[in-house]
Amino acid sequence: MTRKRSKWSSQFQDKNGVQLVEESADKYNGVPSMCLFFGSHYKFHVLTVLAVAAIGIAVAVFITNFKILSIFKIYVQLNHIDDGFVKEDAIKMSQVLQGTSGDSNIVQLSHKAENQESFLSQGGGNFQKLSCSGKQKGSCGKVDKRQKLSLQEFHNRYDGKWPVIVTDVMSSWPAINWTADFFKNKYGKRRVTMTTFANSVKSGFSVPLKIFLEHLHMSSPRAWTYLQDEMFLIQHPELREDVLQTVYMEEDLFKLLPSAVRPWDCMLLWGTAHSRSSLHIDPYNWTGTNAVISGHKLWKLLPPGQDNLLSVRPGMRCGFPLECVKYNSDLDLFDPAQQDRHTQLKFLEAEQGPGEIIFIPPGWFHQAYNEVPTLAVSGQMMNSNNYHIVLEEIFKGGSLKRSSLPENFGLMTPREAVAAMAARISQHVLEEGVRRTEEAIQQLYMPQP
Ligand SMILES: O=C(O)CCC(=O)C(=O)O
Repeated sequence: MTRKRSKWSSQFQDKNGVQLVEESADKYNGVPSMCLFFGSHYKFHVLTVLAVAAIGIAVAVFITNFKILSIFKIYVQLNHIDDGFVKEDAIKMSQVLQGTSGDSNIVQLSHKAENQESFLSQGGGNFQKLSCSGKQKGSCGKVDKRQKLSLQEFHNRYDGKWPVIVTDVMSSWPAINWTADFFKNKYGKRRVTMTTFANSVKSGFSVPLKIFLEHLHMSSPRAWTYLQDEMFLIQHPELREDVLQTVYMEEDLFKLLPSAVRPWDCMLLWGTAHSRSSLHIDPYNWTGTNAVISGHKLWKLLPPGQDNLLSVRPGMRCGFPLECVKYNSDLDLFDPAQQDRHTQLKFLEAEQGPGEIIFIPPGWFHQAYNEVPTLAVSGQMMNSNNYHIVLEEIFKGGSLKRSSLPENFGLMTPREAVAAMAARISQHVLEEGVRRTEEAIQQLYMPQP
């Protein structure tokens, strides 16, 4: 993921590098201030305020021609987001998002772990099967959908090598019964982080969940919103428990990392129709998981080795205390207007419905598109099949020196190797992890003085 708004890049930046905007303190005390008027007996004032607000909104909608999102943005801004900051933020983001093609800063990356090619060749001939290795461009097939997939076949054929959607492991998850009403009634006042896209500009916001849900069905191809919050479920263990383990994820070597630097592993993703992720590789090049609870996602997943076609900006960092390099492309594979920017790419496609979970191997750039309002949770895996790739990314991040490892490191089992690495993380990095987590929680969830 992104990772999205990451645990450690503070609440001001999401996994996709989007700046988040902080709202002022009095929002925390409950219902947004506009709503407080409704219980009041000052009916005349209420009507006046409502009339003025309605006229203001109507004029703004007319001017911007962004029917839905504009209402949303104005609503959010009325609720104390500092307008100046929003504008600055938008300008900064549009500079990042626009005009990057032909930029001499954009060069080919070499993010692949050395042994990834051999990994792929072990993948049961998947490349040959899909003729992805030939001259063919564009879509070279669909991601396999499997049920009753044995652990052995998962490990041999897919895990760490090739994407797969498993369709029969989520029916026992309590989360499959989650609804918008349930979240609105029980958690409506809790704040979430989300991205808006309008006028080709992405901006980040932190808003009460209720506000996001009230606008869930309002979007267009050029204006959408995407709740991407990796802290929310972790902060609500009773919800986190509704997301069960699958047999494929049982070996979890991330658990060997000290909690201060262990990535959060259950991100809430809730997008309006047309919302989408960036085109990216996940942090530490881990294996990503994404489980759809309701709605429908489309995916494009790129076999490794196409970085030179992806306009990936070099030098980007995840911003985690245990640093890593960030691989984000500025291409939007779901934007019809950008089609002639990626005619050379080869990719697999996938359609993912409720109750289906996708596994995305290391090294595969991927982008998801929510066709309709879609609720999902994402996570990650480090196991025997990819730990060496993840460790490689940790070393590349620079917070830990390879030379600090014992001589017999290469002979260690996966568990021993990850534990040896974890034991060498400096006190400073650990303290930084604790500090940033506390800061992020404080700023997102606690009332400000
Ligand atoms: O569902 C999505 O938006 C994609 C999320 C994703 O790619 C990720 O978490 O790495």
